[in-house]
Amino acid sequence: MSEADLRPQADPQFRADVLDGLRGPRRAIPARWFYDKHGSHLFDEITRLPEYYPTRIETELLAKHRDELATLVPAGSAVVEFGAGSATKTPLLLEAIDPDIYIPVDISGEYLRASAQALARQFPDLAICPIEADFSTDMRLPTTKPSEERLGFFPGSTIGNFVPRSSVDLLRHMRNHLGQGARLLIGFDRIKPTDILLPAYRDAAGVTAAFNLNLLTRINRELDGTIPIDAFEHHVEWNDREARIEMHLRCVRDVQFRVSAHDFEMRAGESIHTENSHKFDLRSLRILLRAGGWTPVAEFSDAAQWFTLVLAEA
Ligand code: AVI
Repeated sequence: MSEADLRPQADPQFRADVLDGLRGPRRAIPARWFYDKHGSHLFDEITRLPEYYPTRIETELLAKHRDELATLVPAGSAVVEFGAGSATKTPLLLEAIDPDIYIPVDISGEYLRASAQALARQFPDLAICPIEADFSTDMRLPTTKPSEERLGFFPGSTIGNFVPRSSVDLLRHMRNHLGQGARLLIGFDRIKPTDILLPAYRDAAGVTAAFNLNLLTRINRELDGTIPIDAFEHHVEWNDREARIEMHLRCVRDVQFRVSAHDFEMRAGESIHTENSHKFDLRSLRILLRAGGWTPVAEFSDAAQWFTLVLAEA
């Protein structure tokens, strides 16, 4: 039996997205494939970087407005978090609103289980029901008591990682799954000067570069790839027309490689687009929420207007 026979089956959607995405001329791979176990850990490290302000500000907003949140969301509700809960943000929300059940939904199973276990130790009386799924495509939520109010929690401005058409679809999808009358607490990173935005994605310690390049390591490992990682560099730019930060993996020399028995060639200077991170102003985020079927009922922003948490109702 060869080593390849012993390797776990690659996710067919991952293979399809990578093979399609590498066929030029505009190469792009969806950002959700960043989050294997190592990628999820690197993202955790990103959230603690001095340059990466969103997590810090959103956590401060949750702490500052906990009493108000407690009055707006009834105790004993069901909280569905889209993405595995962060060790700092999720406990703040759970303490503020005191739910009966917490349902984290995340694509990275191992990471999801580890964060669910950590929360179970902190909240021994809370029912925790992790669901391993890509919340943007499939979401089978457990049935909760009919009396239970549902709160979706979508922090971190992860909504910004979707292009507008997909973010509207996603918000509608969440609304359909959470049901009429549900609430959504959602974070939005605001438009701000590029001397703040760019370093947040091009940090001095190189953690975001490692996060971006880890996608190539994952392709090599899971899809039998031969991509020379050292031929690529982390590239970040602000796309003003689309109001978004873009991450790319740019080729520094001509390369040829194979992925799942397919041959590819890239020239120096060509790149693979790996992530969009849209930023919002107050009007654009309100319009987006309404287009997705949600009515904003409360907004919480920091004094500098760098980040906004919105509570919306279906
Ligand atoms: C998960 N998401 C909101 C992050 C962002 O800021 O767009 C992902 C990230 N990519 C690089 N740094 C952080």
